[in-house]
Amino acid sequence: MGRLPRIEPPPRVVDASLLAAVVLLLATGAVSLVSGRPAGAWVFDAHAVAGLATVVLLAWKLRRVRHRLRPGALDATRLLSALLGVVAAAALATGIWWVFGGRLDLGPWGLLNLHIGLGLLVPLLLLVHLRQRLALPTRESVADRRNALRYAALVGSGAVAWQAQEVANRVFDTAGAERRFTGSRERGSDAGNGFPVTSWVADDPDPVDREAWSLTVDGRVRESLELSYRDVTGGGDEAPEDGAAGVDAAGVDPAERRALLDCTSGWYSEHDWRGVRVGDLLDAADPGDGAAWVQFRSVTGYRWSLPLSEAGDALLATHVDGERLSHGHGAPLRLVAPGRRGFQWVKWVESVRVTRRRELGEWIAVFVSWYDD
Ligand SMILES: Nc1nc2c(c(=O)[nH]1)N[C@H]1C(S)=C(S)[C@@H](COP(=O)(O)O)O[C@H]1N2
Ligand SMILES: [Mo]
Repeated sequence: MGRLPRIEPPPRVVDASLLAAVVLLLATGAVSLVSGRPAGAWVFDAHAVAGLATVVLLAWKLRRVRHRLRPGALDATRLLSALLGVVAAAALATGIWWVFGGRLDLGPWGLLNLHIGLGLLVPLLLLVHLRQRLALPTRESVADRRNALRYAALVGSGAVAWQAQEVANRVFDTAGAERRFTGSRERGSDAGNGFPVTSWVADDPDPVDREAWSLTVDGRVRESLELSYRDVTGGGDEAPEDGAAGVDAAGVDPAERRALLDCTSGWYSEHDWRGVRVGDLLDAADPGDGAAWVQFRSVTGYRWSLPLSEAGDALLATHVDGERLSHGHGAPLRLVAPGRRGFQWVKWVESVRVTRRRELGEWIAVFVSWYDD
């Protein structure tokens, strides 16, 4: 490979930039997983441009150090460095492959999850690598104007490449062309229950018995509620015949809204959902002083909170495109949280709790909840 003396910064500056790039990629990558509104689109763009700049930085670095990987010269430290190089390259490659419409079947996990997994491995390996061989750039090289220009060129080419990618995807009509700004691709919109069933890690409850099931609304409310499936459906669709109406007591009417579920594993699906407006439940329960959050809890312990002001606009759905929700999609009741990423759309909901503070344990429950019955 020929040298590009005018663009390639000094070795220590490249190394420090790689460190900065990993921090930036980790931060934007993490934030992107909870961003579902167009206003957050810049986070995805920043992640992509930083990733593309990192391709160049990593190529410089690998070219510089490759002579250290001679078979005779290997020790544990160098092997770890080599592993870091391979994992980092794989993280970048899977990201780019995804953008161009790549797929990979790994059971419930696909290519995007592989990218996330590799991306999370990089900072861990990097920490060990830095302990072994950290060398900070000198103050002069950081202040060097030529380095600033090199950076402008590097980030600028990343941005241009990111723009060009759209054109290329369109021209070659790849599966990457139908991505949303979140990177997700369309699956099974308007097809009733015919869209992917995704559960996180270990949430796999037995089907919930509608007749035995009930929904409680409690916490910081003046009027706790307990609703049967019949109450929640407004006494309509598939109601038992006994005529008793809890509906008026709860002030609940069926509501419908269109919303798009966007899973972090890389697909989205848009549907007409029917169920009960959380706002109607809250009006009936009458939140008390200090009420600020609404937590939705699954029979599995999986749970998530929305701010009170936003929760009113969410829906607890019993139906999708006119079909009763299937078990896999969270029957009898699942949260529909417009603008939120799929992992926040709690399935098999049995409790709505109004709280003052958000429970931080939800972040853990999302990863470790399981059905213990
Ligand atoms: N109780 C519970 N709710 C859950 C999950 C879960 O594992 N357990 N997975 C979430 C994730 S990651 C997504 S993307 C959506 C998927 O909904 P679907 O299976 O109906 O497509 O449900 C969310 N709700
Ligand atoms: Mo998801």
